[in-house]
Amino acid sequence: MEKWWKRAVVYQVYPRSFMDTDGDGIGDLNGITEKLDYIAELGADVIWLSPVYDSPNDDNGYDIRDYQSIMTEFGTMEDFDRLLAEAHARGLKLIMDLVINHTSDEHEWFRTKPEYYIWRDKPNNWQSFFSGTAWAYDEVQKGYYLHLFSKKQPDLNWENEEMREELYTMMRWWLDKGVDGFRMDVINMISKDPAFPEAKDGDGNPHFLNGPEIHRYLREMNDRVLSHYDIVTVGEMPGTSPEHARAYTREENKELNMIFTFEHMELDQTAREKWNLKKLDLRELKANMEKWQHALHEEGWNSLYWNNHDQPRIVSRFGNDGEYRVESAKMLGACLHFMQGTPYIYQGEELGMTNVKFDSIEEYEDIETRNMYSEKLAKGIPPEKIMPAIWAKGRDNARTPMQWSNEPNAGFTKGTPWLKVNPSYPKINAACRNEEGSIFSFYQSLIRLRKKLEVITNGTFTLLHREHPAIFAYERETKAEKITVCCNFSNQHQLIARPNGKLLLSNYKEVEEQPDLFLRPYETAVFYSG
Ligand code: TEU
Repeated sequence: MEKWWKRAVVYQVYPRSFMDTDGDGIGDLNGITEKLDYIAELGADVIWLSPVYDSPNDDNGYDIRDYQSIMTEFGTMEDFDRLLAEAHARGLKLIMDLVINHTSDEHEWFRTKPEYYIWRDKPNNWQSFFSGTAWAYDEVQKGYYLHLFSKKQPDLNWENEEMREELYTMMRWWLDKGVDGFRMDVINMISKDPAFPEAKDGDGNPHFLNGPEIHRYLREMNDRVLSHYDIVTVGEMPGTSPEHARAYTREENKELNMIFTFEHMELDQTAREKWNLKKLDLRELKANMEKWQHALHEEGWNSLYWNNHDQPRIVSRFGNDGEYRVESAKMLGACLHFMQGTPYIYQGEELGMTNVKFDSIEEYEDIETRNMYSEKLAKGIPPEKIMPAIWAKGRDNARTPMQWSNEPNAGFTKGTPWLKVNPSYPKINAACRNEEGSIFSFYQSLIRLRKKLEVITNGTFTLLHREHPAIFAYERETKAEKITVCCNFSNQHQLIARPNGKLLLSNYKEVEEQPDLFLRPYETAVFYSG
């Protein structure tokens, strides 16, 4: 029987920025409950909640102090239970973000169970993802602990069996409550090379990405916990190839259902550093997507995403957030949603929300951004050279408050928002979602079509016009149906041969019946025969 999550669409909520109901400027659980009808109206099936656990918020909840209580700013466990019940009442499933590569240094284990963490007498040269060394000295233990992220996010020691058991017990507790699965944060980093060798250029990645025991741990977790529930699991896995992904997601392997790859998110940077900007070459994007579509066809499963809380807004990134914002947002949606896999929509994507450009670093909250800024400043790089990278790639681009209406603060809060609202809100907001030709209604169509046409879930994938620098086109096919998706990634007109079939979807009003297909700026045209 087909797994339910193969035909599902997931909507990601970043609670801090979604909806504030108590006026403290920070989104909360009651705000999400209030907006469930909005998510249901869009047509999504599953909500992925970024972390809502008790946390000192060094990394906005990705530093967990207590896995079994709710962050005070977000509400109470009763609020959570109500959110879950109300979601279920609307036929929406809810999955939790599970951050178990590390905890907060304020988690009680850090003091009571130091053996649950990774200690060394001397640091090696591995660098943290949030700048600087990945080791911090602790006065109490008189040793260095590993933190791949901030120094308030010590890495857990997965070699410790008792620690793993405690995590499994905690996971069962949430699943028994009725949550429908987990998105697992950097789950391919849990197994480190026990030798902790010096790394080339300080890049420890080869020594902890997809490490020696990773498959053993995931199979154990599956056997002990996951396999006992009808849930969905998605592992966030930087630095993972399609071959790895097959091993993680092939059904017989009994590990996870799907993973998030990062390859397509690294095509507009040079080298390892995301801040070194490079213009996207569409041919590279096409080749990359094609590789993943083929590698996991009938052997594992893809997740499909353009956005999340760590990435800049796609319409500003691969689209055009000026003149062609509406057209390009729809085109990007179509390009992604007709591929094979489970699509993820990040809050505001369905409105075509854009990147933000704050003048000064003081207005940014994200730890990754702030640390990078200080590091570069200390190296003598002037602010005006650093800010453009933040505008293009900074994580706060995704984290500005959700734009609900043209009321003050975009209707997100009656107080002062924790992060400034994007000044675009009078024009871009959810209150306009039912206007004719809205991006929201286009996303509704994408989701409806996925439910209706089996070929979107199961068809083969064939890339067309491989060498074309501006057109991304592909076919999906089963014995009974065929879809051809044509997307123009440029602001110029492009001419290609008209595919067979009748027009199923377009992002322009008038479409001409000509022997050739004349694609206008950022136009998408999808053809169907069956
Ligand atoms: O992100 C993992 C991760 O690899 C990111 O640090 C990524 O490299 C960066 O955000 C790209 O800009 C996950 C979470 O999604 C992120 O929000 C957390 O900060 C991080 O793990 C630590 O938990």
